[in-house]
Amino acid sequence: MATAGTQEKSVLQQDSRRSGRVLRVGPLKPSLSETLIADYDALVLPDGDDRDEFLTAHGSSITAVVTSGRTGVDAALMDRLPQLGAVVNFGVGYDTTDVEAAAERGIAVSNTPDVLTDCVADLAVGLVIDTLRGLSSAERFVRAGRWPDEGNSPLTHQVTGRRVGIIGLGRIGSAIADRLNGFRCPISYHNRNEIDGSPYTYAASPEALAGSVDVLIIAASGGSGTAHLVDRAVLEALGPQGYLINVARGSVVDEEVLIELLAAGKLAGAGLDVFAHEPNVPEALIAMDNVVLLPHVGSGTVETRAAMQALTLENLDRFLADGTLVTPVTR
Ligand code: 8YV
Repeated sequence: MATAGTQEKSVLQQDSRRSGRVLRVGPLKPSLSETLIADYDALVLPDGDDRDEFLTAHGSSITAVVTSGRTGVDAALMDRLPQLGAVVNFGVGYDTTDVEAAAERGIAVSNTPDVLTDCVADLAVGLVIDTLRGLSSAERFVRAGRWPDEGNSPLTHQVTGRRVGIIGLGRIGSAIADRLNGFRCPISYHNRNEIDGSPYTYAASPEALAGSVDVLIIAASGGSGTAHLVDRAVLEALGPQGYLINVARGSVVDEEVLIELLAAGKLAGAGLDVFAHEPNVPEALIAMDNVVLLPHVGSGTVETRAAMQALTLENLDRFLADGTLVTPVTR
């Protein structure tokens, strides 16, 4: 049972959290940004030269940051926000926030899991079909008026029954596997550890996985732990008949090697929703017809983005009310 003293302390803590300010860091969905400013009186971190002056003036009043995977909060910014208690992240991926620095400073971090799983998995399957069947390429062929002159567009490759390997059989990876069961694709996966009771075949390394499949799908989290996990050895193991699909983070793949192998015909094709240096997509990829390129739209539906916004605000409300989070990240 709480003593009068601890009750008093927790009320004081809650009051100081409520009296603190919310800070928006980086661009956010317009309706989320408007809500933060209108309903939470949020401040907006400037981008330019006035950032330092802004932080000197307001840094010590900030108790919660709302950001996205696009921007995040690094240790240097945390140091300028000494009262910061929570980083509320719009998006399931939080690789742009330094979670270790946050933990050291007692700052909690939340993300938006589950609500985007279906849309990201749908998009991954869309990329598999587009990349193997050449939908975007065939569409370009029709629009360019080439059909009457050139006749049939080139033959493509079957999706049904293709051997699929998934790197990262978490929420999104599992939802992709569920969908591909409908295409009778034998599924194998690589995670740091084998999943007890999984119906899918475990591969002990990304290279072993790539060597045993036709399509390699990346659904792992980003961050330093997975940087260039898909490297030259993995891509070479996937081989000239193999396709790479990435709906996770560009950092997971060695993009330069990917380009080199695609250009040399040592990979059959790629479907990419994410890139190493977004929003910049290498010209070499843009020039390739066997590559499907999307501007990081995995979760980009009206329904899912609304659900992500709602969960972001639930986390913020919970933090402002009692200092806890609804969906804290676990390191
Ligand atoms: C978002 C994403 O577009 O959730 C993620 O990790 O990559 C996407 O759903 C992104 O976080 C918003 O910036």
